[in-house]
Amino acid sequence: MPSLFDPTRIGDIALANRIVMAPLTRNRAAAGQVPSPLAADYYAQRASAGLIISEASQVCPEGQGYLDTPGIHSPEQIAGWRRVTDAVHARGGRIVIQLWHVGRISHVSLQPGGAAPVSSTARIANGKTFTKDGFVPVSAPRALRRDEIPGIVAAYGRAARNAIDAGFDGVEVHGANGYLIDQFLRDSINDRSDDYGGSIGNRTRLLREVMHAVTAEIGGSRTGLRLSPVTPSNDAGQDSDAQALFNHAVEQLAPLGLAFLHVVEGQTGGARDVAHFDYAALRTRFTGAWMVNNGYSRQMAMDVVASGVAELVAFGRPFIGNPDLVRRLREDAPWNALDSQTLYGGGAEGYTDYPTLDAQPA
Ligand code: 8OZ
Repeated sequence: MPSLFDPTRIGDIALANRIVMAPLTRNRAAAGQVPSPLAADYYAQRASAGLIISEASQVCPEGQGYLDTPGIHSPEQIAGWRRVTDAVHARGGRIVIQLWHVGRISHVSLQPGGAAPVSSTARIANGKTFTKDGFVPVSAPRALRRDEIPGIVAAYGRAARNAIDAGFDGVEVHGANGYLIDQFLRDSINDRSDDYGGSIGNRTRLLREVMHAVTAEIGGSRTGLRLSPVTPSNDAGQDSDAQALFNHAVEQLAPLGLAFLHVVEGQTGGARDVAHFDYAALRTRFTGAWMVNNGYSRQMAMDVVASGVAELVAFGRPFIGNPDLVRRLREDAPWNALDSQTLYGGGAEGYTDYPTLDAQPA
């Protein structure tokens, strides 16, 4: 039986174990949305994960929706990420970057020239974002013109190339949690009347084009995708037929030979049973490695890998407080609680100062 602690290979990437650090937004980028030197320490501390997926990183300035999130579109950002990937690789780890465009989950104060954020729709989300003035309601978006969409797709392709230049082992495209790609996928948001709206074939067009652009740059064997079929995060609502939508979304990507599909089961960071969804049906449509996420305990993670239901298990919040989570899982050692006051923004406190087992009194 396969074990959570066994090495494996996903696409071109060799992993020491099947434990993945999920992408976690921490809002600590420096000026110019450049990852800070502290980020190199933070990720290096967690390099015993089989794979690290970086915090979501905007592919272009318009893709930013929260204060101090890093980008992967400028030379300075590439250089900043190079410090991170070198530090992780020096500790024997593997790291991919999560490529992100927030779409309408943004605020004019974070947009170039104070412009409206862009989306599939002009309807505003009922939600908040984090700006220099704290938590504020998101701004009203502008529906993308059809002739602007190729530019968005191209930004993902360039970002993927930048990621390889920055030393990443690959990328994960963020298709989850009610951000831009999800804003096109779901009919609870997408109200377009052009060929990017309406039918499932049309609503999955942006995802298809993005995945083609990314894999054309760096290859399918270094590319993964994160989906969250039923999460209501960021006012995403529920698609009228999430099963048919996501079955099709995954089926159409088969020719790309993606390395992994990362599926958030249920409500991201919340209830696993928020809505019915047949994840096994999705899995039959995918040939790469299957990565599951959302509230996994040690036992659940060991079971899901041993049973062959998944190849990889991603842990998010447990990795914040436990840089040595892999060892704690292996030894069945207790987990540190995380400090919710230091999740978003700030410096080393609550970021690089969580103790390992060795540094902790027994
Ligand atoms: C928490 C805060 C801000 C952004 C996601 C990138 O939900 C995020 C995110 C999470 O995918």
